[in-house]
Amino acid sequence: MITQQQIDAIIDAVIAELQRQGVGNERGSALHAIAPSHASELNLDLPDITTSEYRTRSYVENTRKPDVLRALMSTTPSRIGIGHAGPRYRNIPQFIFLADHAVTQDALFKEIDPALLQQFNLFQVQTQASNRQEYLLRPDLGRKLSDAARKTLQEKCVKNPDVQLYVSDGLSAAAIEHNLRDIFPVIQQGLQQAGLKMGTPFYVKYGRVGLLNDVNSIVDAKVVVTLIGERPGLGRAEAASVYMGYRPQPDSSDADRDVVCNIFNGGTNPLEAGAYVVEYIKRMLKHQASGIKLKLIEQGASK
Ligand code: B12
Repeated sequence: MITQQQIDAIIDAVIAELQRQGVGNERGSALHAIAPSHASELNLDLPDITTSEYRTRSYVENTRKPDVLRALMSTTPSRIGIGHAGPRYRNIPQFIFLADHAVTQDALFKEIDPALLQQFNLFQVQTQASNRQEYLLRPDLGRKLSDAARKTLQEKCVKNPDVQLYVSDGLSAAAIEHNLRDIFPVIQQGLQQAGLKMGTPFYVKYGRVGLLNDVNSIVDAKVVVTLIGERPGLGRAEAASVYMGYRPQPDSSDADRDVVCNIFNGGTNPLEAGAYVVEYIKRMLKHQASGIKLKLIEQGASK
């Protein structure tokens, strides 16, 4: 086993080497985090490579048409112009990738803030997934309510509403924290103004989209709607979706559902998304259909 003395010797050697290369002193304090006892010897502050300055920079060497590359890069957040060092990524693009991946993982494993659920009077139930790891490995369990959840919904929820709305962490609780305050009141008010009977809203931990079916086996709503966290993109954890279906049945599939996706400030604005969801619900109720069936009916009607 490696001893503290050996670790200290390694750190001293690294510091000496960095100082020999002139890296030290003029920079700040990142070393505090890893080796506080040595931090006074080397003031090392690495730049924050997640800022837009580093993200928008080209890492391609000897670019033949730098203006063209810059123009291309400005059209997309995709990772282009990141260059390469032999067969590998260059250091900074690689570090940005790792930092973004860390944001993604944090989002996947984050739990919702209970104060937020309280603010919106959302009681919590859980699917058959018993922890996050199982939820990720077994999507089927996220489509079924636990026995306790079924009992709670049976006891607490209004039955046969026009619209049953519930919230679920899905793949990003951060997305719910980011959007719930904006979108939830818009949907609720829009449905009230339309004179529709609302079900009792609640929160489901470890939910998948297909849970709409199981929820409706208890509440028997005309339309079931879930606000759910989307699979986080690299570095982007705040996007939610609203998936909805007309009278979901045990065998309903995604073809029977509709989605308003990419909801966050910077994507589909949550306030607008809320209004759009209400319009969708009205169309579903009018045509008594959703998903592909709704599209076909509406296309037929417009001919
Ligand atoms: C992952 C994903 C898929 C995966 C789903 C597999 C899986 N088990 O996760 C695959 C590759 C199969 C897929 C396929 C399709 N997808 Co897709 N998908 C996504 C993605 C990247 C993330 C979705 C997510 O996080 N959902 C939340 C989690 C918690 O849900 P889940 O229960 O784990 O998984 C379910 C949903 O993802 C759902 N789903 C996925 N895509 C779609 C699309 C529609 C219209 C519906 C109703 C449901 C649905 O299917 C899964 C199983 O039930 C989104 C991008 C985004 N920004 O959201 C696009 C996205 C939702 N998909 C989209 C589309 C168009 C499709 C397809 C119709 C593409 C095609 N032409 O074939 C198909 C149809 C899907 C279907 N299930 O019938 C669009 C929807 C656009 C819109 N407003 O209608 C999105 C927004 C991508 C985009 N920007 O274009 N998709």
